[in-house]
Parts: sequence; structure tokens; C-alpha cells
Amino acid sequence: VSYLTKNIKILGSAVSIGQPKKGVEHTPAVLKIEKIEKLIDPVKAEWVDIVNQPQYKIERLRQSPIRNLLENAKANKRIHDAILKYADPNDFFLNIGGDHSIGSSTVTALNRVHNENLAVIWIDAHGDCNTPLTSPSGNYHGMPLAHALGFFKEPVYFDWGQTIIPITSVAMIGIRDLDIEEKIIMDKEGVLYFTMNQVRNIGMDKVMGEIMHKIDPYGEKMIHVSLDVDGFDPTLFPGTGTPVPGGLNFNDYKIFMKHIRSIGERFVSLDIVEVNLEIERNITLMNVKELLKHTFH
Ligand code: 6HN
Ligand code: MN
Ligand code: MN
Ligand code: MN
Repeated sequence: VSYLTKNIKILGSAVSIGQPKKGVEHTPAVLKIEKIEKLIDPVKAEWVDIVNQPQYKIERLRQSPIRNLLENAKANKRIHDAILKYADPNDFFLNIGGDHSIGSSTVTALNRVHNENLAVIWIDAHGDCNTPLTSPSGNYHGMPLAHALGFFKEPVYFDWGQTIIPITSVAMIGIRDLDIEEKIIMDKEGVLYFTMNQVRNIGMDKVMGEIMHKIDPYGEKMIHVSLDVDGFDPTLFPGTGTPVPGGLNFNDYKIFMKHIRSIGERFVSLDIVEVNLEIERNITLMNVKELLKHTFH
């Protein structure tokens, strides 16, 4: 059975607080105006809600290791609660960001929805594995995977459940910009990641073969994809806050989706994040639609 037979629930997360550039919080509203649900499936896809972030002003001087710590915690709690409210394990759940700071609450909430049986594929140029103490920027969007994997040593008062994703259930693709200490953590903890060089050397087909074998050896996990559009090449998604040259293309994505399609109804959810249409609109919006076509058709 295909995931395409399911009802598709779309949640917007109007969040830009995980990083300093404005604009990314408007993406859910724009995609709603563009009626992406019709493109996904005219009958079975619908928006359930758009979660807004709390009032804030970006901390220029960091007061804590995470900029705007309390506001980030609040935004993430809202998203976590919205997913628990709207997500049904029989539906497909699509999260539209927002910056990638929402990733810690989407994966932990969806892990709960699916009885702690979620495996995660994180597509990104970055590692998103900084902890508050290693982060060079203090921007929480560089930390959500570390948080969800339980790498934070210090308490940070995020209210969402604290269900931790086991490290054996996570793999990353597209990596080409790791901070020095972040890489040390990832290697020490044993995060499975494939760099862009590896994708070019062995090909996406082999990469996905290895990933599925490692994160889902018995073919029984529910699969969530957290897709940061900066994993793609910035010529395809110029509208993003932290672009890095040399990323994935749509041919890679087609091969990726071939593997995802083969897991059928166990593909349960997707985040699309870091789309900033105020940085660039035409090409980026066109390719968001292209991405949705490749994913849902
Ligand atoms: N993203 N590693 C950098 C940082 O500030 O921690 C960049 C993070 C980018 C995060 O694109 O989701
Ligand atoms: Mn604006
Ligand atoms: Mn990211
Ligand atoms: Mn990124």
C-alpha cells in the first residue's frame, strides 16, 4: 500500500526565531495562498492549522547559550502540542516551516504519535547537531537534531515530552558544512551521515540502500523525512537563509524518492523547512512545487 492513499494533514509553523533572518516565518501563509494542497492532492490534502511564534526581538547579545531561549522553547511547545492534537497515525503529516528549529519538536512529537517507532532521514547541508555549548552562532536552528537525540548535557527547559530519538534510527544526507566541534560530537556519538562528496562518489542509490539497511533493518519502522531545502543546491533553492554550494539536485531526489516509495505506507511524515521567499521568490517557489510533485505523485 502506498502512502499516497492516505489523508494528508498540513501544519504550518510560522517560525523564524531559530535564526536571525526574517521572512521564513511567512512561508506557510504564502504556500496556503498558492494552494499547495491542491497540487498535493485535490481531495485528500488539507491544512489543519498554522502555528505562530511568540513575540520576540532577536537577541543581539546572547543572554543564554541559545538566542531567544524562552521564545524558542515556547514556539516548539506550540508545534509539539499541535502535532499531538492533529496527527493521526493513519494519516500522512506534512510540516511546513519555518526555520529548522521546529525539527526537534516535529520529530519528537511524531515519534510519540507512532509509538516511539519513528526513524528519521535528515536532508541538510548542515549537521544541526550543535549543542548550546558548541554552537558558534547561538541560533537554535543549528541544534534541533542534537536536542532530539539527547546530546544536550545542560538542561534547557524545553517542554516537549523529552522523548529522545535513538541514534540508530537517524541518518543524514547532503552534509557539506559542519562546525568543528559539531563534527566531533557527531563522530563521537556515531551519527550516520552521508556528505555530498559521498553522494557524488557512491551515488544516491547506494546511499539510500545503506541508510534503510541501518535505520530500519527489519522493515518495520515508520519513516519521517526532515528536509532542509539547503540540502539542495542553492541554484535550485536560492531562497534560504544559510545556502552552501554543491548540493543535491532533482535527479538525486528522484532516486531518494524511489527508495522512500518502496517503504509504502510506512512513510508517515515530512518537514519542509528553511524556505525563505523574501530572500528569493521565483525559482524557490517554483522548485518547492517541483519538490511536492516529486514527493506526492
Ligand atoms: N540550518 N552550523 C551553523 C550554526 O549556526 O549552528 C548553521 C546552522 C544552519 C541550520 O540550516 O537548519
Ligand atoms: Mn516579513
Ligand atoms: Mn537544517
Ligand atoms: Mn541547513
